[in-house]
Amino acid sequence: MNILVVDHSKVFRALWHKLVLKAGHEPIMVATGEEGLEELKRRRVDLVCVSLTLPDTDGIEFCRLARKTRRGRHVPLILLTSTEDKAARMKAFEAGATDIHSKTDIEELFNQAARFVEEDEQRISGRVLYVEDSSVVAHVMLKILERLGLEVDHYTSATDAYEAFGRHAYDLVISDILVEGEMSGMGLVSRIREKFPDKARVPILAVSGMDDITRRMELFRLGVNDFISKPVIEEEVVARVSNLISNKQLFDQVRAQRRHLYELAMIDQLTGLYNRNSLSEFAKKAFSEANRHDFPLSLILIDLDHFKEINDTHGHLTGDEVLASIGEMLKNNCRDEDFAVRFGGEELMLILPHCTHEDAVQRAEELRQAVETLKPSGIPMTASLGVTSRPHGREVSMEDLFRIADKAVYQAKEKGRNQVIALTAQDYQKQLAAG
Ligand code: GH3
Ligand code: MG
Repeated sequence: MNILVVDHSKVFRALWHKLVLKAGHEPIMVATGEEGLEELKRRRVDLVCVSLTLPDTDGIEFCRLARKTRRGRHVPLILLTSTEDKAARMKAFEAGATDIHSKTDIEELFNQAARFVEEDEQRISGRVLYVEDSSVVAHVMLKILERLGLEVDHYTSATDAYEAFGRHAYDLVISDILVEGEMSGMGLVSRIREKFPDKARVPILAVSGMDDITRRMELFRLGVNDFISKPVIEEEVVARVSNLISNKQLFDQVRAQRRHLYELAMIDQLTGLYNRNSLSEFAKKAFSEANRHDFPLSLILIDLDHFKEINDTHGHLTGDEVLASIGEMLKNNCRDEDFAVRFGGEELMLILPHCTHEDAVQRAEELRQAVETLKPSGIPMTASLGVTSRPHGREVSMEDLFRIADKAVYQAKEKGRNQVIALTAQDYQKQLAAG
């Protein structure tokens, strides 16, 4: 934390310098109001302590000017004075001072001032949906929430709040239980919990003037996470809101990490396609569904032609770039239900649920042309593709179809590469029988 002290006394500045350092903060010591304002414009300041008497101006005027600067608008401003003069104090608050302290006991003074920095450290970020129809209560609550650093969407109607909840991602819902209108606060809570199971981790803090245990239990049963009574006490609001939001954000972090780990385990980092590990999860499901409901399902195997030469001629790194471009092209050519896998080094596979044999052959031909025109890293590339499909009315495994598609790729290579060979299971059986 940067603490700015504006005081003409060298001794006072030296003492403060020591105290600020000892508390683990960064001291910025200046003697005049002008220098103080300069510092405020120049860098981030988390707390300002300014003397009432300054060589060039006075502390009250300093506060007034500081509040006009971008950085000084919200910073805690402590005015250091020995005056008990009530009128002077009023003037100081009007000019924007946060607090006024006497200069007599420096250590005590420092501790008081440091509390503002600590409070400032309690700032949290997040978006809150707030429902309250009493403007007096809302005024107090909004001040507390904004001081905490939260972005607040305030509604006086539960119906409007419910609609907003569906549209935005909130970190917390705070609702008065007895809002007037078509939907009550209770109704809002139960609708949110019923209709948005995917947002079940968004905490709800209920606020009510009626503080009986039966009602509280009812609220918890509806899905409220915490409860606060009116009139609200700032410390309690700060503590409960901070806890609820930090728990929710921690949960979000864990979930994002879990997704990231999952991607590391399932996605090939070079091409962005699924890797072999993912087959057991996705392919199995696609095959068992197709078998159970007799849906069409096709498989395309893609093997790049003479890929080894690319590595030999242009280097392994260029080879990697080529693979990455082909992977991206394949992803862009996939539909949502398709499943594109980097099966081996330069062997790629597409599993196409609900895709008939004819359609799969056409898709394969389109892909062959796309590879041919792509020229990744400026290098002409071609691929050999094998296509096969699940025969109507017969149960097959991924291994069955892979074997047939692999055979088709082999034949495409033999026939001169850069082509699509389609083999039905029947063709394959015939070829096997013929030896
Ligand atoms: P064909 O037309 O018969 O398929 O010839 P090919 O050279 O593509 O086939 P081959 O199987 O002989 O060689 C595949 C090459 O792919 C060998 C290997 O070095 C390269 N390869 C496999 N994985 C990677 C990779 O991740 N990066 C790079 N740069 N090369 C890879
Ligand atoms: Mg190859």
